[in-house]
Amino acid sequence: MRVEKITLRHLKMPMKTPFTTSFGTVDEKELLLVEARDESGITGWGETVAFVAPWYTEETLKTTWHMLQDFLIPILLHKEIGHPDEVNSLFAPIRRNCMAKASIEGAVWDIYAQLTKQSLAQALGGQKQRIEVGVSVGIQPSTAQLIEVIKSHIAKGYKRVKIKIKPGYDVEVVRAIRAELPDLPLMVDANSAYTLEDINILQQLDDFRLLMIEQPLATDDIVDHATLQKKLKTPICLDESITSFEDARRAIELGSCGVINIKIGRVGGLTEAKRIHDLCKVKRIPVWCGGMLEAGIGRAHNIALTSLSHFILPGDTAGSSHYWYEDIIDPEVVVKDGYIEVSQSVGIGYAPNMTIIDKLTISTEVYQ
Ligand code: OSB
Ligand code: MG
Repeated sequence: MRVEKITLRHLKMPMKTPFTTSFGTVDEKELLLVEARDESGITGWGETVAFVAPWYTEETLKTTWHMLQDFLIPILLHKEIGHPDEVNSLFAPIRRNCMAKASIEGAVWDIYAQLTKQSLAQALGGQKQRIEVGVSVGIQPSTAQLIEVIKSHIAKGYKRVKIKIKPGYDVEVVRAIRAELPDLPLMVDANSAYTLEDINILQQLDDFRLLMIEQPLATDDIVDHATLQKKLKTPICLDESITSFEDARRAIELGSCGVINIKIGRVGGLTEAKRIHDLCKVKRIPVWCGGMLEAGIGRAHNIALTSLSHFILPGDTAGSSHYWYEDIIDPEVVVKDGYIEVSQSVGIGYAPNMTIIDKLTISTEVYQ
């Protein structure tokens, strides 16, 4: 296949439920949609997951646009490609910028799945017919409100709940949830808000039968996490610290975590995500698919990836209606009893809804 034309659209989507972490609130999601067309007219779709500000990792919406326009699109356009794995190698000379790479690599995977008349899940080697999902709850104004929100999600069928924590909003919040919901499959995500000096707080969290503690320490750390893991019974799950297969290999070797959250954007694409999945399967490290408040295209890619056999823990892929008044795909992603059916249609399995996409687009650029 050869990509002959790429259209980038900048979308702004109002969020039904604003999302607050230790770093701030997202109430409007901005993203780039990558539409890639091959020589036979097949179009594949990808989505950038970087936020407007670099609080999660260093990438932003603008840096992803810059990398796509000035480096990645020129590398990819008009190149003959046999398999999407080759995109990973083509982009290897460009350091990091994983979210920019993943958005365009995802579009190539979508084209490849259509050319070979498979669903994206099948093209990746996924076998699950349905995937189990949980929900991630942002920081709430009060513990009472947090517990109400959690109960509303349980009522919708979500089987696992993750809450965000930060210093001053941690042990007592978890204690209050446990008092009311003793058996809820519960985990916490700190987005790097602690250091080893806070070990007392983190050790107190060990008493609440949490499924895991996600990314307690620095975004780029695996050494302190290894020290911490030795002092905790609860598995540490690494998110921000794992940006590649090599990061995962080193973290597992050091004993820095018991679980890995795989995000396609954070690791530079589906090929790298699959490599990390395969490594963790061999090393018996459970994995799950993280979320980045994706719109429908990114959500569809997450579902396809999660169909791989070693995604044995529920991911953060909520249904479309959790975040969006109207999603950009048709049909929308639906969660029933905590499960999403994996689409068997060719490609990503959901059609881009051009009426809604056009309505939300604030600028467009074409490269050919
Ligand atoms: O750390 O997993 C995270 C959202 C934005 C940035 C980082 C994270 C999250 C979430 C929500 O936890 C995941 C989602 O619902 O998409
Ligand atoms: Mg996280």
